[in-house]
Amino acid sequence: MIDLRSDTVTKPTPAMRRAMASAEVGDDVYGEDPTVNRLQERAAEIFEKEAAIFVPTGSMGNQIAVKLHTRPGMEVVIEERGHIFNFEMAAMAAVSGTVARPVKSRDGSGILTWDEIAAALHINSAYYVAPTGLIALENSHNLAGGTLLTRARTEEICARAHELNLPVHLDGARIFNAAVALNETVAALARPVNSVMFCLSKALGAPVGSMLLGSRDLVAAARSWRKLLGGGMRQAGVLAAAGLVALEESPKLLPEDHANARRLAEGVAELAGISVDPEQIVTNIVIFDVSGTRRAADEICARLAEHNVLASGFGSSIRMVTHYDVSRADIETALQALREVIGEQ
Ligand code: TLP
Repeated sequence: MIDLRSDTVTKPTPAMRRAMASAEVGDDVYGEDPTVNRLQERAAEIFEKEAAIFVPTGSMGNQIAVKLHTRPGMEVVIEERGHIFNFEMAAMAAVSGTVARPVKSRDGSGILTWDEIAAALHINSAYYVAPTGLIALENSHNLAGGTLLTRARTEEICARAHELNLPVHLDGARIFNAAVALNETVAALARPVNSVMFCLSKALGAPVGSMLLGSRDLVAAARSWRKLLGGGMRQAGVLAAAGLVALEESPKLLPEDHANARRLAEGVAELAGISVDPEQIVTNIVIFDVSGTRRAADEICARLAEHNVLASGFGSSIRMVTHYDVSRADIETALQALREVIGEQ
């Protein structure tokens, strides 16, 4: 199987498995797991933030951040395809009592300008209008096709938000992909935000886990909310050990995933009825619209599966994500399968 559904499907590398097998562990609810502590310290060092906390999932990291930055009855301004809004089970309502104020990016990139954000804010509005509590950004932007928020745009949004005393959270599930594509450090991309979440279990390839980073106070409060949500793990060093390997070893592999995604998009762009601009594919996510084929995305995915290629259908689009378990040869095989499936009516 060539599994392009997501970069979450990667299997741990031999180095990760060795590290997991020999991990020194303790009870992390007591703060006594040395490997978890090491991972937290290392992540904080790489991101140049005061502190970090290991959480089971990216969703939990994001939702703890929403909880900590807001009060019930507030709005969270977010791009309309943002993961926090669309794929986290309405947790911002269930956990934090907040609602999303989704904003469309006029150029379709999923990357908002300050003016687009500003138009959606409620600051010192009439007493009967729900106030804005948080701006949530995403880099890279998953559902917009792995698009990028530059350092300059992040700085501008944060500077303007902070003038209004508004916090900014960054969903950086794939921030290492963004950093590679922008030739920036993750620290630079996350410097002005109040909190950032990144995933060890996406492009970096660890089996489980994400990190939430911010000030010492924010992370201390996050510890309580992680426990409340059922995310207080015990000998989690077994997982953190793989995370440490992912953090050190995986970022350098990402350029290859990006090149494979670009090649995939070039091949896909040649197919009749499919529209994608390969120039827009700058990280490891390729999303293409198949409505011109007059076939449903899910049906095409089902036929691809019969050719041993897995992809995800999202409405009238298909998403394919590259990662370290997919080689350049696999990309060519997947393209051949797609040619056959699209060619048959
Ligand atoms: N994304 C998953 C699916 O939920 C769509 C994927 O396969 O891409 N932020 C972003 C930007 C994400 O893409 C994801 C996962 C998360 C947060 C949530 O992470 P987990 O799955 O660990 O809760």
